[in-house]
Amino acid sequence: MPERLSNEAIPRLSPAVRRPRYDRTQLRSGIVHLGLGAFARAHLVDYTEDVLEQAAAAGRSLAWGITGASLRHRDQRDRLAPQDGLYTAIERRVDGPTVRLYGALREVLVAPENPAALLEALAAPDVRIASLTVTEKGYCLDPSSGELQSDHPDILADHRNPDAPVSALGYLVGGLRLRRVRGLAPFTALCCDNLTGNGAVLRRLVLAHATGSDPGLADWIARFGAFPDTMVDRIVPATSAEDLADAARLSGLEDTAALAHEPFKQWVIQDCFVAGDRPEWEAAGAELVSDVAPFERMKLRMLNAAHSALAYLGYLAGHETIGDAMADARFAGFCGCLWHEEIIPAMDDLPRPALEAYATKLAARFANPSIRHRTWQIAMDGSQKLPQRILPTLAARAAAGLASPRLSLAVAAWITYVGGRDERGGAIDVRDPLAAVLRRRLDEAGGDAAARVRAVLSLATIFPPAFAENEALLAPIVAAYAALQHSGAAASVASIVQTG
Ligand code: CS2
Repeated sequence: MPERLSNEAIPRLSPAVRRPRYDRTQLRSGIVHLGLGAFARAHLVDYTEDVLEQAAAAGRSLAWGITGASLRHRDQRDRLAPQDGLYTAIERRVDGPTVRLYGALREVLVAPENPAALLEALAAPDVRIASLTVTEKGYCLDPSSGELQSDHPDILADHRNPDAPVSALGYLVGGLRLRRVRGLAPFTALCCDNLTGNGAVLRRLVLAHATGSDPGLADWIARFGAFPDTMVDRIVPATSAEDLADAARLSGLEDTAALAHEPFKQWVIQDCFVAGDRPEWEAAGAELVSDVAPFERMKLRMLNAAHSALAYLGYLAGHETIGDAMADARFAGFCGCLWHEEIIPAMDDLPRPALEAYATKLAARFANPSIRHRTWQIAMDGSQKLPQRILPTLAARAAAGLASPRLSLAVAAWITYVGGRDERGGAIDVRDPLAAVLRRRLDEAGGDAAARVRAVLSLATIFPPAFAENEALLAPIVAAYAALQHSGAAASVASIVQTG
C-alpha cells in the first residue's frame, strides 16, 4: 500500500504530477463552497487553483482559498481531512492521462455535524463568495415553475430552526443574516448548477426563503446581494475504483479523494459580484460576460439534453456508459440527428455554424472512451433535469407545428426508466426525489400506454399545465413509449435514425 497523500508526503509524489505553485500556509478562505462533489473539485477548484498560482507568481496575497462544505454526508471530509484537503485529479486525455495535485481547498466542513461552524464560515469577513453545486434537487424548487417549494420538508425545518438549517438556501440565508447583523457586506451567491437562469433562480429562492422569516433581511439581500448566472461545463464521472487505482499508480501516493475528468472545461460567468470582488477567473480561461443566457441555453439544450436522452435509452439498451452508447453506431447516429434535426433548428436565435461546431465537439467528448460516465449516474433525478434540458425544445417545436420524434423518444425512455423495469425484466435502481410518486402514478394507470404516459405528463411539478392536454406533444410520446415496450430501445433508436 503506498503512502497516503498529505502535506508532508508531497515531496514523494511522482515528478510528473503538477503541484501547487504557491505556499499553502498563506491561503485564506475567500470562498465557501456548498456541495463538495467531484464536479466542483474538478471545475471551480481547477479555475481557482490557477488564480492562486498566478497570484503567487505576481506576489499578491492568496485570498481566494476555498472552504468546502458537505450539507449531508461526511464522506468527502473523511477522505480529504487526513490528506490536509489535498487531492489529485486525472485528466483523461485521448493521448494518455496527466495528473494534477490541487491545494486550494483549505478545509472541509460537514454541515449537520456543526451547523454553527458553517454559518460562521459564511459570515467570515474574508469570505466574499458562497458558491454552490448542490444538484438540481438541492434547491427545493418546483422544477416546472422554478418557484420555491415552501412546503418542502427541508425548508420547513430551516424555518423551525434557523440556527441549524438543513437546506443550502437555509445556510445562505443564515450566513447573510449574520453578515447583516455584523455590518458586513453580503457575499455573492454563485450558483454552479445546471438550471436555467441559475443566478436569477437562486436569487428568487433566497429572497423567498428569507421573506418567510425576516422580510427586512430579504430587502437587504435584494438591495445589496448579487447572484450571477453561470454556465458550467466539464464531464466529471463519479470516481470509480479504477480511477483511484490509476491515481495511486500515476502519483505514487494513495489518494482516497482522487477523481478523473475530461480535458474540456468551460465556465461562463455573469460579471456582477458584490463590490466587483471576485477571483480573476478569466486569467484561468473563464468567460466573464454580461449575459450568460445564450451560452447556458446552448449547453443545457444540447449537451445535457443529449446526455439525458442517451442515459435513458442507453441504459435500457444495456449500455453502461455514454462512451459505450456512442460506440454503438445506432446511438451515435441518433444523437447526431437529435442535435442537427431537432435541437439546433429550435435555437434559431443563435448562429447555426457555432451550434453545428458545438455539436461536433460534443460528439467527440461523449465518445472519449477513457471517460466512464455511467448512464445510470446521468439518469438520476430526471424529474429535476428534463424541465430545463428537453421540455422547452419539445414545447417550442410543437408550438411551431414541428414533430420531434427523437425528443419524444427520450421522454418515453425516461417514463419507461422510472417504471422501474429494464428490458430484461430486471429492477432499475431509480434515484429521483419523485421516484415513488412516478411509480405510483404508473402502477395506478395500468397497462395502457396512453394512460401511463398521460399519468406522468399530468404531473404539474414537472410538466407545464397544458402539456398532457396537447395532442401534438402527447401522441408521439405515447407512440414512442409503445414502441419501446414492444421492440426495445436499440431498435427504437435505430428506426428513428433511418427515417430521420
Ligand atoms: C450530466 C452532467 O449528470 C448529468 O446529468 O448531464 O453532470 C454533465 O456531465 C455536466 O453538466 C457536464 O458539464
